Amino acid sequence: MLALRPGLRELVTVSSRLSCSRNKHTLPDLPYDYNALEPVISAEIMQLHHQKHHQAYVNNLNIAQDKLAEGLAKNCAKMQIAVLPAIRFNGGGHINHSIFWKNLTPKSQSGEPEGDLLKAINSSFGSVQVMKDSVSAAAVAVQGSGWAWLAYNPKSKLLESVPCPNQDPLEPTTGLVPLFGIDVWEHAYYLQYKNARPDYVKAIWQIANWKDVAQRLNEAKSK
Ligand code: MN3
Repeated sequence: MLALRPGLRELVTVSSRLSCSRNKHTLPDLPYDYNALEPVISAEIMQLHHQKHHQAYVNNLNIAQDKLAEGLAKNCAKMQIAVLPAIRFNGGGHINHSIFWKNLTPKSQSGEPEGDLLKAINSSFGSVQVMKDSVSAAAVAVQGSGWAWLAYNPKSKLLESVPCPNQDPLEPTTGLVPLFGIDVWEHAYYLQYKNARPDYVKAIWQIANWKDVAQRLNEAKSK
């Protein structure tokens, strides 16, 4: 029995690494070119935001999950606990940006909310403009870095505007389902808008992908 233990331990470690490497997170492609959201968001911002910032969350999430797998294989609570903040931060960054890219679309294709989405916005906020003002106010008021979301509340069946700090992913931390997010980390706007976060927040509605938002609402309601 004793002689088998090191071998078994090696097997557990190797297999957990293998299953981890099979499931490495990768940077998703953007559904449009880097310059497609101009003039609202410049190609320079989009390229840095996607290739550098989002890529870093993906890389650091993979590293953190490898460490977690090692901690699990060794049944070491200290190792597991030590890596949880990195999983929350980088996992949240990966989840949030993967939604954000799809939430946006070239200005010519943005359109307006319609159908069930429009009904939900009207019954929750009164009008599309009040909803935009509410989410914008939440985005402008975020202290430091974070996000503001238009979200679906599965309990009340209503839409809400809600701020979220750092890279916290909305659904796992609050139970609210993210529909449309505004990234108010300075890396999302500073090269173009400098300190004028309200101008960036006001402009981003011109490139909202309402088809994507409507699809997310349908999925959230059918869960
Ligand atoms: Mn960002």
